[in-house]
Amino acid sequence: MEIVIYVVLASFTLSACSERINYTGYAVKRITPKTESQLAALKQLENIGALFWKEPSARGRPADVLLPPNLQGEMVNILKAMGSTVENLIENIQVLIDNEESAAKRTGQFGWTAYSSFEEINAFLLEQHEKHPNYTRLFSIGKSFEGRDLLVFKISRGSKPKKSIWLDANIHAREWITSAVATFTINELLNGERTGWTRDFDWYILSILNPDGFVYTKTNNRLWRKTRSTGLRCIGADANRNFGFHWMESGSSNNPCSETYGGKSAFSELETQALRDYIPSISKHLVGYISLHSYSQLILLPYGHSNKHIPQYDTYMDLGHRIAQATATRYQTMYTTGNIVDLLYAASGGSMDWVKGTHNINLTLTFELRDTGRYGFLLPPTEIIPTAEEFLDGLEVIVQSLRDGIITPDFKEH
Ligand code: 0X9
Ligand code: ZN
Repeated sequence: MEIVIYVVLASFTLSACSERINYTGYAVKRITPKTESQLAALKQLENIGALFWKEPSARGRPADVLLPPNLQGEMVNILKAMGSTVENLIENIQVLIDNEESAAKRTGQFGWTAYSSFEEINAFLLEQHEKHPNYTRLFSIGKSFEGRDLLVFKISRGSKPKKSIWLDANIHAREWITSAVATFTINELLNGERTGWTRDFDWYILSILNPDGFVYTKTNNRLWRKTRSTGLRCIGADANRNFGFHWMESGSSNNPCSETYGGKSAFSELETQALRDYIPSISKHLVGYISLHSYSQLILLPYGHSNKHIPQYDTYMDLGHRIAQATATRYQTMYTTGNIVDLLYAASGGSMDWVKGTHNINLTLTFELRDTGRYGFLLPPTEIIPTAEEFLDGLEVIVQSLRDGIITPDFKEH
């Protein structure tokens, strides 16, 4: 009898593990509250089954909300009746999820016309290292909660260390475009048109900062955001709220089931610990830190904990505007530059803020890549290459500024 129960339980767990969430009929709506009470009502939606693609933050600021079918009728009518504006962004997101695969062009070789798996990305990194063994390194800076390596790809020509630029991606699991852009960048630096950038800089690229979450988006839930660490009630913390700089001060939740849960303590997650422990070893040479996110087409300046502008705000804004000009040249894609709190919402404990605030790196930026909400996190694979190309056009402005020393390393803020 005991054995039977064991077998039944085991097979149940297995099927529960391998089940993929189906999002048929789930819609994304852009809801703009006009009063404090509308804002409060909107925030309540998370407790009854809605998920925020973009958090509600203030009156007049739109929030993007993923609504299951049962919340699209009466609930939306109540919000409308209260006076909020409601715009339909996506009717049925399962169609877009299915489309990611059906629109993918898989050639049998690694490329950017389809979204790659964790294994495919790692194989690409290894292949590139083997192709350029003399001036690249591929190494792990730690393990994820489920034991996956956090692989950094380093490009360093010559024998002396140079000024370094760090790029990381996929700290948020569902933001697939970010790791695709990271691997595209590696390819451009090694085999493409941007090899010149490796003459003046060493590059550190961590393509998947949250591998457990990333794998989980492939196997179970396309829209997973957090890490996969186990807690008592719910799984995972928002790694971009888990860094130890103004941790839990604003825009973070202490509810373990929330999408913006800051974790049990600062650096409770192995993935953020890995950065905490590795960055100091390179910070002496680090002049640029760039974190890739999606979506919204933004170039975000530090910090997320306060709306107070950094001392170098004007220099950063000027640079941001020039980056945005460059990202628009190829496909007229418009990026907006600004402070996190000014453009989005308060959000403390982010990786960029910790890098900037703790290590005083002269240039730290967060990119929110394509798009502005037509597809959101479910950006079609046909947009990977254009998104990466325009990002590199923007990166060129950054590289040039760091070369010219326009942003100098001497600012002290604390
Ligand atoms: O909320 C976030 O973590 C980012 N937006 S996203 O939609 N990709 O989740 C914004 C990052 C803000 N960055 C920092 N606070 N450093
Ligand atoms: Zn993100």
